[in-house]
Amino acid sequence: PAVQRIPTQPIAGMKPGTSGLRKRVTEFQSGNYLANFVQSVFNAVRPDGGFTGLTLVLGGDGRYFNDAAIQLVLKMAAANGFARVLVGANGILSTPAASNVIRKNKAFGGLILSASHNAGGPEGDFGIKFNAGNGGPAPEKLTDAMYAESQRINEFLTLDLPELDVSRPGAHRYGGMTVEVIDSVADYVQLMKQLFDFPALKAMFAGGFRLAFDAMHAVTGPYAHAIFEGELGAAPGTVHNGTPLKDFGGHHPDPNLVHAKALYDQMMAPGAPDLGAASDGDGDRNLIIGRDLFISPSDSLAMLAANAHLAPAYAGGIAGVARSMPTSGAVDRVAERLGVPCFETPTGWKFFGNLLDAGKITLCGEESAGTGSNHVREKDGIWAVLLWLTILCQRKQSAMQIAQEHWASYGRNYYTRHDYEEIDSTAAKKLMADLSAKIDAGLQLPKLKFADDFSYTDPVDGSVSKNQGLRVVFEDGSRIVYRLSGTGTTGSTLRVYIERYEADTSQHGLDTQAALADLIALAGKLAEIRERTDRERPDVIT
Ligand code: VG1
Ligand code: CO
Repeated sequence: PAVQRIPTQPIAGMKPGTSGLRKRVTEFQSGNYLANFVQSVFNAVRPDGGFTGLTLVLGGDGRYFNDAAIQLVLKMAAANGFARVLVGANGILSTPAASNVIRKNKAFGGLILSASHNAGGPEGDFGIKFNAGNGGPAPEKLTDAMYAESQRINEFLTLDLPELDVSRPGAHRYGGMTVEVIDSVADYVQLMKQLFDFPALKAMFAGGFRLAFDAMHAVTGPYAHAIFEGELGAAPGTVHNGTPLKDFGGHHPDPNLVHAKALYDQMMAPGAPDLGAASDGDGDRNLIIGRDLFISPSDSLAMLAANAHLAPAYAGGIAGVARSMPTSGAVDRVAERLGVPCFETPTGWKFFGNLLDAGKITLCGEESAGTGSNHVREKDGIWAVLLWLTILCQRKQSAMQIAQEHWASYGRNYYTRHDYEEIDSTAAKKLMADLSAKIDAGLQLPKLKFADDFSYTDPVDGSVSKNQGLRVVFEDGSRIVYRLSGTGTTGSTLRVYIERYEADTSQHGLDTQAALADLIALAGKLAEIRERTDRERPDVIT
Protein backbone atom coordinates (compact mmCIF):
# COMPACT_ATOMS: atom_id res chain seq x y z
CA PRO A 1 0.00 0.00 0.00
CA ALA A 2 1.03 3.61 -0.61
CA VAL A 3 2.23 5.78 2.28
CA GLN A 4 -0.59 7.94 3.60
CA ARG A 5 0.21 11.47 4.69
CA ILE A 6 -2.45 12.37 7.23
CA PRO A 7 -2.79 16.08 7.96
CA THR A 8 -2.69 16.94 11.64
CA GLN A 9 -2.14 19.87 13.97
CA PRO A 10 0.18 20.41 16.91
CA ILE A 11 -1.16 19.39 20.31
CA ALA A 12 0.01 21.29 23.37
CA GLY A 13 1.86 19.72 26.27
CA MET A 14 3.82 16.93 24.61
CA LYS A 15 6.90 17.58 26.67
CA PRO A 16 8.71 14.41 27.74
CA GLY A 17 9.40 14.44 31.48
CA THR A 18 11.85 12.53 33.67
CA SER A 19 11.20 9.38 31.65
CA GLY A 20 9.33 9.92 28.39
CA LEU A 21 5.88 11.30 27.73
CA ARG A 22 3.28 10.23 30.29
CA LYS A 23 -0.37 11.13 30.15
CA ARG A 24 -3.74 9.72 30.99
CA VAL A 25 -4.78 6.85 28.70
CA THR A 26 -7.80 8.93 27.70
CA GLU A 27 -5.51 11.70 26.47
CA PHE A 28 -3.44 9.26 24.41
CA GLN A 29 -6.67 7.87 22.94
CA SER A 30 -8.02 11.23 21.88
CA GLY A 31 -7.71 12.30 18.23
CA ASN A 32 -4.22 12.01 16.76
CA TYR A 33 -2.44 12.24 20.11
CA LEU A 34 -0.28 9.14 19.91
CA ALA A 35 0.33 9.43 16.16
CA ASN A 36 1.42 13.05 16.59
CA PHE A 37 3.93 12.14 19.25
CA VAL A 38 5.34 9.11 17.43
CA GLN A 39 5.80 11.17 14.26
CA SER A 40 7.42 13.95 16.31
CA VAL A 41 9.88 11.43 17.73
CA PHE A 42 10.68 10.07 14.26
CA ASN A 43 11.12 13.62 12.92
CA ALA A 44 13.47 14.48 15.76
CA VAL A 45 15.70 11.41 15.46
CA ARG A 46 15.64 10.78 11.68
CA PRO A 47 19.18 10.58 10.29
CA ASP A 48 20.02 12.45 7.08
CA GLY A 49 19.65 9.28 5.06
CA GLY A 50 16.25 8.47 6.57
CA PHE A 51 15.45 5.17 8.27
CA THR A 52 16.38 2.99 5.28
CA GLY A 53 18.13 -0.17 6.42
CA LEU A 54 17.58 0.63 10.10
CA THR A 55 16.02 -1.44 12.88
CA LEU A 56 13.59 -0.22 15.53
CA VAL A 57 12.90 -2.15 18.75
CA LEU A 58 9.36 -2.03 20.09
CA GLY A 59 7.75 -3.29 23.27
CA GLY A 60 5.90 -2.21 26.36
CA ASP A 61 4.86 -3.18 29.86
CA GLY A 62 1.55 -4.63 28.69
CA ARG A 63 -0.66 -2.08 30.35
CA TYR A 64 -4.01 -1.02 28.96
CA PHE A 65 -3.62 0.59 25.46
CA ASN A 66 -0.31 -1.26 24.85
CA ASP A 67 -1.87 -3.45 22.15
CA ALA A 68 -3.45 -0.59 20.22
CA ALA A 69 -0.29 1.51 20.48
CA ILE A 70 1.90 -1.34 19.19
CA GLN A 71 -0.27 -1.63 16.07
CA LEU A 72 -0.18 2.09 15.41
CA VAL A 73 3.61 2.29 15.83
CA LEU A 74 4.13 -0.67 13.48
CA LYS A 75 2.15 1.05 10.72
CA MET A 76 3.94 4.34 11.25
CA ALA A 77 7.39 2.69 11.39
CA ALA A 78 6.67 1.01 8.05
CA ALA A 79 5.44 4.27 6.55
CA ASN A 80 8.47 6.14 7.82
CA GLY A 81 10.80 3.73 6.06
CA PHE A 82 12.28 1.50 8.76
CA ALA A 83 13.69 -1.75 7.36
CA ARG A 84 12.87 -3.85 10.37
CA VAL A 85 11.07 -3.77 13.69
CA LEU A 86 11.91 -6.20 16.48
CA VAL A 87 8.84 -6.45 18.65
CA GLY A 88 8.50 -8.44 21.88
CA ALA A 89 5.92 -11.24 21.63
CA ASN A 90 2.47 -9.83 22.37
CA GLY A 91 4.07 -6.40 22.45
CA ILE A 92 5.81 -7.12 25.75
CA LEU A 93 9.34 -6.11 26.74
CA SER A 94 10.45 -4.94 30.15
CA THR A 95 12.41 -1.70 30.01
CA PRO A 96 15.80 -3.33 30.77
CA ALA A 97 15.01 -6.17 28.32
CA ALA A 98 14.24 -3.60 25.61
CA SER A 99 17.52 -1.86 26.32
CA ASN A 100 19.31 -5.18 25.92
CA VAL A 101 17.54 -6.02 22.65
CA ILE A 102 18.54 -2.62 21.19
CA ARG A 103 22.19 -3.14 22.12
CA LYS A 104 22.44 -6.77 21.15
CA ASN A 105 20.95 -6.19 17.70
CA LYS A 106 22.73 -2.87 17.10
CA ALA A 107 19.32 -1.34 16.44
CA PHE A 108 18.92 2.32 15.60
CA GLY A 109 16.80 2.74 18.72
CA GLY A 110 13.58 1.68 20.32
CA LEU A 111 10.20 2.83 21.50
CA ILE A 112 9.25 1.66 24.97
CA LEU A 113 5.58 1.89 25.87
CA SER A 114 5.20 2.34 29.59
CA ALA A 115 4.15 4.66 32.36
CA SER A 116 6.29 2.59 34.71
CA HIS A 117 5.14 2.90 38.32
CA ASN A 118 1.99 4.87 37.45
CA ALA A 119 -1.38 3.12 37.74
CA GLY A 120 -2.83 1.59 34.56
CA GLY A 121 -6.22 0.72 33.10
CA PRO A 122 -8.68 2.82 31.07
CA GLU A 123 -8.62 5.52 33.76
CA GLY A 124 -4.89 5.15 34.44
CA ASP A 125 -1.75 6.32 32.69
CA PHE A 126 0.12 5.44 29.53
CA GLY A 127 3.54 6.50 28.37
CA ILE A 128 6.05 6.28 25.58
CA LYS A 129 9.75 6.99 25.30
CA PHE A 130 12.52 6.69 22.77
CA ASN A 131 15.80 4.97 23.58
CA ALA A 132 18.80 5.53 21.34
CA GLY A 133 21.20 3.02 19.83
CA ASN A 134 23.15 2.69 23.09
CA GLY A 135 19.96 1.31 24.63
CA GLY A 136 19.51 4.32 26.90
CA PRO A 137 16.76 6.91 27.24
CA ALA A 138 17.09 9.85 24.86
CA PRO A 139 19.17 12.67 26.35
CA GLU A 140 17.59 16.07 27.00
CA LYS A 141 18.83 17.48 23.70
CA LEU A 142 16.74 14.88 21.86
CA THR A 143 13.67 15.12 24.09
CA ASP A 144 13.74 18.91 23.57
CA ALA A 145 13.87 18.29 19.81
CA MET A 146 10.88 15.91 20.04
CA TYR A 147 8.90 18.55 21.86
CA ALA A 148 9.85 21.17 19.26
CA GLU A 149 8.70 18.83 16.48
CA SER A 150 5.39 18.26 18.27
CA GLN A 151 4.82 22.00 18.19
CA ARG A 152 5.19 22.31 14.42
CA ILE A 153 3.89 18.97 13.15
CA ASN A 154 1.44 19.17 10.24
CA GLU A 155 1.22 15.56 9.05
CA PHE A 156 2.02 12.03 10.08
CA LEU A 157 2.87 9.03 7.93
CA THR A 158 1.04 5.74 8.10
CA LEU A 159 0.03 2.77 5.98
CA ASP A 160 -3.37 1.20 5.50
CA LEU A 161 -2.53 -2.31 6.67
CA PRO A 162 -4.42 -4.97 8.60
CA GLU A 163 -3.39 -5.56 12.20
CA LEU A 164 -0.36 -7.77 12.63
CA ASP A 165 -0.66 -10.77 14.92
CA VAL A 166 2.25 -10.12 17.29
CA SER A 167 1.62 -13.34 19.19
CA ARG A 168 3.19 -15.34 16.32
CA PRO A 169 6.97 -15.60 16.72
CA GLY A 170 9.19 -15.17 13.69
CA ALA A 171 9.53 -12.80 10.74
CA HIS A 172 6.54 -11.26 8.99
CA ARG A 173 6.44 -8.96 5.95
CA TYR A 174 4.54 -5.81 6.83
CA GLY A 175 4.30 -3.02 4.25
CA GLY A 176 7.83 -2.69 2.91
CA MET A 177 9.27 -3.75 6.23
CA THR A 178 10.03 -6.90 8.20
CA VAL A 179 8.57 -7.35 11.64
CA GLU A 180 10.31 -9.94 13.77
CA VAL A 181 8.33 -11.09 16.76
CA ILE A 182 10.92 -12.08 19.35
CA ASP A 183 10.77 -13.96 22.64
CA SER A 184 10.39 -11.25 25.32
CA VAL A 185 12.37 -13.11 27.94
CA ALA A 186 15.04 -15.31 26.30
CA ASP A 187 17.72 -12.71 25.49
CA TYR A 188 17.39 -11.19 28.93
CA VAL A 189 17.80 -14.53 30.70
CA GLN A 190 20.90 -15.19 28.62
CA LEU A 191 22.37 -11.83 29.61
CA MET A 192 21.76 -12.48 33.31
CA LYS A 193 23.48 -15.85 32.98
CA GLN A 194 26.58 -14.10 31.67
CA LEU A 195 26.68 -11.69 34.60
CA PHE A 196 25.94 -14.03 37.51
CA ASP A 197 26.92 -17.50 38.68
CA PHE A 198 23.61 -19.29 38.13
CA PRO A 199 24.87 -22.72 39.32
CA ALA A 200 25.98 -21.22 42.66
CA LEU A 201 22.63 -19.48 43.11
CA LYS A 202 20.82 -22.65 42.16
CA ALA A 203 22.74 -24.54 44.84
CA MET A 204 21.75 -21.89 47.38
CA PHE A 205 18.05 -22.35 46.58
CA ALA A 206 18.49 -26.13 46.65
CA GLY A 207 19.89 -25.68 50.15
CA GLY A 208 16.62 -24.16 51.33
CA PHE A 209 17.10 -20.44 50.65
CA ARG A 210 13.76 -18.67 50.32
CA LEU A 211 12.92 -15.61 48.21
CA ALA A 212 9.64 -13.72 47.93
CA PHE A 213 9.40 -11.68 44.73
CA ASP A 214 6.39 -9.45 44.14
CA ALA A 215 5.90 -8.77 40.42
CA MET A 216 2.90 -6.59 41.25
CA HIS A 217 0.91 -7.98 38.29
CA ALA A 218 3.31 -6.09 36.06
CA VAL A 219 5.85 -6.93 33.37
CA THR A 220 8.45 -8.76 35.48
CA GLY A 221 6.14 -11.74 36.12
CA PRO A 222 7.31 -13.80 33.12
CA TYR A 223 10.95 -12.81 33.67
CA ALA A 224 10.85 -13.66 37.37
CA HIS A 225 9.10 -17.00 36.81
CA ALA A 226 11.69 -17.94 34.19
CA ILE A 227 14.73 -16.87 36.20
CA PHE A 228 13.95 -17.48 39.87
CA GLU A 229 11.64 -20.47 39.65
CA GLY A 230 12.83 -21.83 36.29
CA GLU A 231 16.60 -21.36 36.07
CA LEU A 232 17.41 -21.13 39.76
CA GLY A 233 14.93 -23.68 41.03
CA ALA A 234 13.31 -21.48 43.67
CA ALA A 235 10.12 -23.00 45.07
CA PRO A 236 6.95 -22.52 43.03
CA GLY A 237 5.11 -19.59 44.56
CA THR A 238 8.33 -17.60 45.03
CA VAL A 239 6.94 -15.12 42.52
CA HIS A 240 3.82 -13.36 43.77
CA ASN A 241 1.37 -11.59 41.47
CA GLY A 242 3.31 -13.00 38.53
CA THR A 243 0.56 -12.74 35.93
CA PRO A 244 0.73 -9.37 34.16
CA LEU A 245 -2.62 -7.59 34.15
CA LYS A 246 -3.57 -4.62 31.99
CA ASP A 247 -4.56 -2.63 35.06
CA PHE A 248 -2.10 -4.25 37.49
CA GLY A 249 -5.06 -5.53 39.45
CA GLY A 250 -6.05 -1.94 40.19
CA HIS A 251 -2.84 -1.22 42.13
CA HIS A 252 0.07 1.15 41.60
CA PRO A 253 2.89 -1.09 40.38
CA ASP A 254 5.29 0.99 42.47
CA PRO A 255 7.60 -1.04 44.70
CA ASN A 256 7.65 1.04 47.86
CA LEU A 257 6.52 0.55 51.41
CA VAL A 258 3.04 1.81 50.63
CA HIS A 259 2.25 -0.11 47.45
CA ALA A 260 4.27 -3.24 48.29
CA LYS A 261 2.98 -3.36 51.85
CA ALA A 262 1.94 -7.01 51.65
CA LEU A 263 5.54 -7.99 50.90
CA TYR A 264 6.82 -5.78 53.69
CA ASP A 265 4.40 -7.33 56.18
CA GLN A 266 5.47 -10.81 55.09
CA MET A 267 9.13 -9.92 55.64
CA MET A 268 8.46 -8.56 59.12
CA ALA A 269 6.36 -11.57 60.22
CA PRO A 270 7.67 -14.73 61.91
CA GLY A 271 8.94 -17.30 59.40
CA ALA A 272 9.77 -14.65 56.81
CA PRO A 273 11.77 -15.73 53.74
CA ASP A 274 15.48 -14.85 53.49
CA LEU A 275 14.94 -12.04 51.01
CA GLY A 276 11.96 -10.03 49.81
CA ALA A 277 12.00 -8.07 46.57
CA ALA A 278 9.61 -6.34 44.21
CA SER A 279 9.71 -4.59 40.87
CA ASP A 280 7.55 -2.02 39.11
CA GLY A 281 5.30 -1.70 36.06
CA ASP A 282 8.07 -1.88 33.46
CA GLY A 283 10.61 -3.91 35.43
CA ASP A 284 13.34 -1.35 35.95
CA ARG A 285 12.89 -0.72 39.67
CA ASN A 286 13.64 -2.93 42.64
CA LEU A 287 12.71 -2.96 46.28
CA ILE A 288 14.86 -4.97 48.67
CA ILE A 289 13.61 -6.10 52.07
CA GLY A 290 15.64 -8.35 54.31
CA ARG A 291 14.11 -10.40 57.07
CA ASP A 292 13.05 -7.75 59.62
CA LEU A 293 14.83 -5.01 57.71
CA PHE A 294 13.84 -2.69 54.88
CA ILE A 295 16.93 -1.61 52.98
CA SER A 296 16.51 1.87 51.58
CA PRO A 297 17.32 2.07 47.87
CA SER A 298 20.14 4.52 48.58
CA ASP A 299 21.68 2.06 51.05
CA SER A 300 21.10 -0.79 48.62
CA LEU A 301 23.10 1.06 45.96
CA ALA A 302 25.97 1.56 48.41
CA MET A 303 25.91 -2.07 49.53
CA LEU A 304 25.78 -3.32 45.95
CA ALA A 305 28.75 -1.13 45.04
CA ALA A 306 30.73 -2.36 48.06
CA ASN A 307 30.05 -6.01 47.19
CA ALA A 308 29.75 -6.03 43.40
CA HIS A 309 33.10 -7.81 43.01
CA LEU A 310 31.41 -10.96 44.37
CA ALA A 311 29.58 -11.37 41.04
CA PRO A 312 31.54 -12.69 38.04
CA ALA A 313 30.63 -9.67 35.90
CA TYR A 314 32.26 -7.24 38.34
CA ALA A 315 35.00 -9.45 39.76
CA GLY A 316 37.62 -7.14 38.28
CA GLY A 317 36.27 -4.19 40.27
CA ILE A 318 34.20 -1.22 39.23
CA ALA A 319 35.39 1.86 37.32
CA GLY A 320 33.21 4.32 39.19
CA VAL A 321 29.70 4.96 40.43
CA ALA A 322 27.01 7.58 39.94
CA ARG A 323 23.91 8.52 41.82
CA SER A 324 21.15 11.03 41.21
CA MET A 325 21.48 14.16 43.30
CA PRO A 326 18.60 13.38 45.72
CA THR A 327 20.01 9.88 46.36
CA SER A 328 21.83 9.63 49.69
CA GLY A 329 25.57 9.98 49.95
CA ALA A 330 26.02 6.41 51.21
CA VAL A 331 27.52 5.29 47.91
CA ASP A 332 29.95 8.22 47.90
CA ARG A 333 31.66 6.71 50.95
CA VAL A 334 31.99 3.35 49.22
CA ALA A 335 33.49 5.00 46.13
CA GLU A 336 35.94 6.88 48.28
CA ARG A 337 37.10 3.70 49.99
CA LEU A 338 37.38 1.89 46.65
CA GLY A 339 39.29 4.83 45.22
CA VAL A 340 36.91 5.28 42.28
CA PRO A 341 35.02 8.40 41.17
CA CYS A 342 31.44 9.11 42.20
CA PHE A 343 29.30 11.32 39.94
CA GLU A 344 26.21 13.24 41.03
CA THR A 345 23.62 13.59 38.26
CA PRO A 346 20.11 15.01 37.95
CA THR A 347 17.14 12.70 38.51
CA GLY A 348 16.38 10.27 35.67
CA TRP A 349 18.31 7.46 34.01
CA LYS A 350 19.06 9.47 30.87
CA PHE A 351 21.84 11.29 32.73
CA PHE A 352 23.79 8.08 33.38
CA GLY A 353 24.06 7.16 29.70
CA ASN A 354 27.11 9.23 28.80
CA LEU A 355 29.01 8.15 31.93
CA LEU A 356 28.29 4.48 31.20
CA ASP A 357 29.14 4.82 27.50
CA ALA A 358 32.43 6.54 28.35
CA GLY A 359 33.34 3.78 30.81
CA LYS A 360 33.54 6.26 33.69
CA ILE A 361 31.12 4.27 35.83
CA THR A 362 30.07 0.64 36.20
CA LEU A 363 27.22 0.95 38.71
CA CYS A 364 24.65 3.66 39.24
CA GLY A 365 21.37 4.24 40.97
CA GLU A 366 18.63 6.42 42.32
CA GLU A 367 16.82 6.71 45.62
CA SER A 368 13.58 5.83 43.82
CA ALA A 369 14.39 2.12 43.85
CA GLY A 370 16.48 2.09 40.70
CA THR A 371 19.88 0.47 40.39
CA GLY A 372 21.73 -0.75 37.36
CA SER A 373 25.08 -1.28 35.72
CA ASN A 374 26.82 -1.07 32.38
CA HIS A 375 25.15 -4.31 31.21
CA VAL A 376 22.28 -2.25 29.73
CA ARG A 377 21.44 1.47 29.71
CA GLU A 378 18.38 1.32 31.94
CA LYS A 379 17.91 0.55 35.57
CA ASP A 380 17.15 -3.10 36.06
CA GLY A 381 14.99 -4.58 38.79
CA ILE A 382 15.72 -8.29 38.36
CA TRP A 383 19.43 -7.61 37.91
CA ALA A 384 19.49 -5.90 41.32
CA VAL A 385 17.76 -8.87 42.94
CA LEU A 386 20.27 -11.24 41.34
CA LEU A 387 23.16 -9.14 42.64
CA TRP A 388 21.66 -9.17 46.14
CA LEU A 389 21.18 -12.95 45.91
CA THR A 390 24.82 -13.25 44.84
CA ILE A 391 26.00 -11.24 47.83
CA LEU A 392 23.91 -13.30 50.26
CA CYS A 393 25.19 -16.45 48.60
CA GLN A 394 28.89 -15.51 48.66
CA ARG A 395 28.96 -13.93 52.10
CA LYS A 396 26.71 -16.57 53.65
CA GLN A 397 25.13 -13.88 55.83
CA SER A 398 21.65 -12.44 56.16
CA ALA A 399 20.69 -9.11 54.60
CA MET A 400 20.46 -7.75 58.15
CA GLN A 401 24.05 -8.77 58.94
CA ILE A 402 25.31 -7.34 55.69
CA ALA A 403 23.56 -4.04 56.34
CA GLN A 404 24.78 -3.81 59.93
CA GLU A 405 28.36 -4.54 58.97
CA HIS A 406 28.12 -2.00 56.17
CA TRP A 407 26.89 0.72 58.54
CA ALA A 408 29.51 -0.20 61.14
CA SER A 409 32.18 0.15 58.51
CA TYR A 410 30.96 3.25 56.64
CA GLY A 411 28.48 4.89 58.98
CA ARG A 412 24.76 5.10 58.25
CA ASN A 413 22.98 7.64 56.07
CA TYR A 414 19.48 7.86 57.49
CA TYR A 415 17.29 8.70 54.55
CA THR A 416 13.64 9.27 53.71
CA ARG A 417 11.54 10.74 50.93
CA HIS A 418 8.19 12.40 51.57
CA ASP A 419 5.84 12.76 48.60
CA TYR A 420 2.89 15.10 48.43
CA GLU A 421 0.96 13.79 45.46
CA GLU A 422 -1.44 15.50 43.09
CA ILE A 423 -1.28 18.84 44.80
CA ASP A 424 -2.45 21.97 43.03
CA SER A 425 0.12 22.78 40.32
CA THR A 426 0.02 26.53 40.78
CA ALA A 427 0.59 26.19 44.51
CA ALA A 428 3.40 23.70 43.95
CA LYS A 429 5.21 25.94 41.48
CA LYS A 430 4.81 28.90 43.79
CA LEU A 431 6.17 26.91 46.71
CA MET A 432 9.29 26.09 44.70
CA ALA A 433 9.67 29.60 43.29
CA ASP A 434 9.34 31.23 46.71
CA LEU A 435 11.75 28.78 48.31
CA SER A 436 14.19 29.39 45.49
CA ALA A 437 13.94 33.14 46.05
CA LYS A 438 14.49 32.63 49.76
CA ILE A 439 17.62 30.62 48.99
CA ASP A 440 18.88 33.27 46.58
CA ALA A 441 18.37 35.92 49.24
CA GLY A 442 20.52 33.85 51.61
CA LEU A 443 19.14 31.42 54.19
CA GLN A 444 20.04 32.07 57.81
CA LEU A 445 20.28 28.64 59.42
CA PRO A 446 22.68 27.29 62.01
CA LYS A 447 25.49 25.16 60.56
CA LEU A 448 24.32 25.71 56.99
CA LYS A 449 27.00 24.81 54.46
CA PHE A 450 25.21 26.00 51.33
CA ALA A 451 21.84 26.13 49.63
CA ASP A 452 21.31 26.22 45.88
CA ASP A 453 19.37 25.05 42.84
CA PHE A 454 21.21 22.00 41.50
CA SER A 455 22.73 22.39 38.06
CA TYR A 456 24.62 19.64 36.23
CA THR A 457 27.32 19.84 33.63
CA ASP A 458 27.74 16.52 31.86
CA PRO A 459 31.45 15.67 32.11
CA VAL A 460 31.36 13.86 28.76
CA ASP A 461 29.57 16.23 26.38
CA GLY A 462 29.49 19.41 28.45
CA SER A 463 25.71 19.81 28.23
CA VAL A 464 24.18 21.76 31.11
CA SER A 465 20.92 20.91 32.88
CA LYS A 466 19.62 23.58 35.23
CA ASN A 467 16.90 23.72 37.89
CA GLN A 468 17.24 20.10 38.96
CA GLY A 469 16.17 20.55 42.58
CA LEU A 470 16.62 22.87 45.54
CA ARG A 471 19.25 21.76 48.03
CA VAL A 472 19.79 22.84 51.62
CA VAL A 473 23.03 21.27 52.81
CA PHE A 474 24.51 21.44 56.31
CA GLU A 475 28.11 21.24 57.49
CA ASP A 476 27.81 17.61 58.63
CA GLY A 477 26.42 16.59 55.23
CA SER A 478 22.78 16.47 56.37
CA ARG A 479 20.51 17.61 53.55
CA ILE A 480 17.02 18.59 52.56
CA VAL A 481 16.22 18.46 48.85
CA TYR A 482 13.01 19.63 47.17
CA ARG A 483 11.86 18.93 43.64
CA LEU A 484 8.69 18.54 41.61
CA SER A 485 8.10 15.17 39.98
CA GLY A 486 8.43 14.88 36.22
CA THR A 487 6.48 11.64 35.85
CA GLY A 488 3.07 12.46 37.32
CA THR A 489 0.08 13.16 35.11
CA THR A 490 -2.33 14.93 37.43
CA GLY A 491 -1.53 18.12 39.32
CA SER A 492 1.98 18.26 40.79
CA THR A 493 3.87 15.98 43.11
CA LEU A 494 6.28 17.55 45.56
CA ARG A 495 9.14 15.32 46.63
CA VAL A 496 11.11 16.19 49.74
CA TYR A 497 14.27 14.18 50.34
CA ILE A 498 15.84 14.19 53.80
CA GLU A 499 19.17 12.76 54.87
CA ARG A 500 21.44 12.68 57.91
CA TYR A 501 24.74 10.91 58.38
CA GLU A 502 25.37 9.00 61.61
CA ALA A 503 28.86 7.72 62.33
CA ASP A 504 28.13 6.33 65.82
CA THR A 505 27.42 2.59 65.63
CA SER A 506 25.35 2.68 68.82
CA GLN A 507 22.93 4.96 66.93
CA HIS A 508 22.45 2.73 63.89
CA GLY A 509 19.31 0.97 65.03
CA LEU A 510 16.97 3.95 65.16
CA ASP A 511 13.65 4.27 63.40
CA THR A 512 14.33 6.32 60.27
CA GLN A 513 11.52 8.83 60.71
CA ALA A 514 12.53 9.38 64.33
CA ALA A 515 16.19 9.72 63.41
CA LEU A 516 15.27 12.44 60.92
CA ALA A 517 12.50 14.13 62.91
CA ASP A 518 14.29 17.48 63.37
CA LEU A 519 15.19 17.78 59.71
CA ILE A 520 11.70 16.72 58.65
CA ALA A 521 10.22 19.48 60.79
CA LEU A 522 12.68 22.01 59.39
CA ALA A 523 11.91 20.88 55.82
CA GLY A 524 8.22 21.56 56.39
CA LYS A 525 8.86 24.94 57.97
CA LEU A 526 11.32 26.19 55.36
CA ALA A 527 8.99 25.51 52.44
CA GLU A 528 5.74 26.12 54.36
CA ILE A 529 4.51 22.80 53.07
CA ARG A 530 1.44 22.45 55.24
CA GLU A 531 0.20 25.97 54.63
CA ARG A 532 0.75 25.86 50.90
CA THR A 533 -0.44 22.34 50.11
CA ASP A 534 -3.22 22.00 52.65
CA ARG A 535 -1.80 18.57 53.50
CA GLU A 536 -1.33 17.46 57.06
CA ARG A 537 1.14 14.76 56.07
CA PRO A 538 2.80 13.25 53.00
CA ASP A 539 0.84 10.76 50.86
CA VAL A 540 3.80 8.44 50.51
CA ILE A 541 6.81 8.04 52.78
CA THR A 542 9.63 5.88 51.52
C1 VG1 B 1 10.71 9.34 39.24
C2 VG1 B 1 11.91 9.07 40.12
C3 VG1 B 1 13.18 9.02 39.29
C4 VG1 B 1 13.01 7.97 38.19
C5 VG1 B 1 11.76 8.26 37.39
C6 VG1 B 1 11.48 7.19 36.36
O1 VG1 B 1 10.85 10.60 38.63
O2 VG1 B 1 12.02 10.05 41.13
O3 VG1 B 1 14.27 8.74 40.12
O4 VG1 B 1 14.13 7.98 37.34
O5 VG1 B 1 10.63 8.34 38.25
O6 VG1 B 1 11.36 5.95 36.96
P1 VG1 B 1 10.11 11.91 39.17
O7 VG1 B 1 10.45 12.99 38.19
O8 VG1 B 1 8.66 11.60 39.26
O9 VG1 B 1 10.68 12.18 40.53
V1 VG1 B 1 10.33 4.82 36.27
O10 VG1 B 1 10.57 3.40 37.03
O11 VG1 B 1 8.97 5.64 36.20
O12 VG1 B 1 10.84 4.63 34.63
CO1 CO C 1 9.95 1.87 35.92
